Amino acid sequence: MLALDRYPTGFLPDEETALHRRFLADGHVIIPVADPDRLDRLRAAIAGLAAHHLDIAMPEAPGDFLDAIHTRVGPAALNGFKLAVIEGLQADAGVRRDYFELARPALEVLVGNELAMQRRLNLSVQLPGDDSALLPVHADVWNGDSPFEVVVWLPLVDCHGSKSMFLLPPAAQARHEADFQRYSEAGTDELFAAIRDEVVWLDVPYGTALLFSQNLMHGNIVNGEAETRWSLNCRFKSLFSPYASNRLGEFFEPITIRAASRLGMAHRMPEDFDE
Ligand SMILES: O=C(O)CCC(=O)C(=O)O
Ligand SMILES: [Fe+2]
Repeated sequence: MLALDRYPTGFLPDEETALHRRFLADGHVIIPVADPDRLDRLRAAIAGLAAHHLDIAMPEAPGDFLDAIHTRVGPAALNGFKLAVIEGLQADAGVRRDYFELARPALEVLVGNELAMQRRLNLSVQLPGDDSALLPVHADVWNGDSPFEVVVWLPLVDCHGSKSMFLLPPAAQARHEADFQRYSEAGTDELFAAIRDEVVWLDVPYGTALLFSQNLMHGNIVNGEAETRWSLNCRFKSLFSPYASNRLGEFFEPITIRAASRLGMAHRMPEDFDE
């Protein structure tokens, strides 16, 4: 293993170093999206798909409509509803491009400028008081994700407290990992109880994006706020960093390949070349 601590990062511009430091210290950053109009269009498209599925007119205030979706969709209908919205999104080839552009500057600083992106966006809709669609404490890296992946988590409404998600900061994670044997037999309830006092509930207002390391423990609990949570999430990684079970070409797709890499990948030594 390369002892990376020995390598200076001093060639990075100061403002990039500052973002790196924040990401490494906190395990996440929350940044304003790069193009607020694009975000508004994406949210309006999602509200439109939801309205279409419910057979009602396009709402005038998409944010309020999404916040109040629990007045129209109950837990029993939630899964079918979510599927209809995500299928509609997936059918629009421009949506992934939009998603990337919203976080591109931060991704290029934290991950790189030759990137692979998850092919499917994930949608999360958490109705107030509903315990049927929770994601209990986990780290994606435990289940087939590469430790080189970063999640871009995009709220479509203001998310805070239990309407948002929790993340265990790196220092606390390191302490719990050193003592992990204790949890090997434990269920997620016990694991959450052990970290509960140390997790951070991320305050992610509409108009911002959260980038976090899925190597850290995170998850959600029952939404105790009065409004519904809507968020999308999608993984990005440096194209040439190691993959785990989420493979390139299946789960991930290259989105920004540079000229030198194209030349390198296409290159073959001439057949009779010796020495
Ligand atoms: O949205 C959440 O509450 C959890 C998201 C999550 O687990 C992930 O994006 O890896
Ligand atoms: Fe996760």
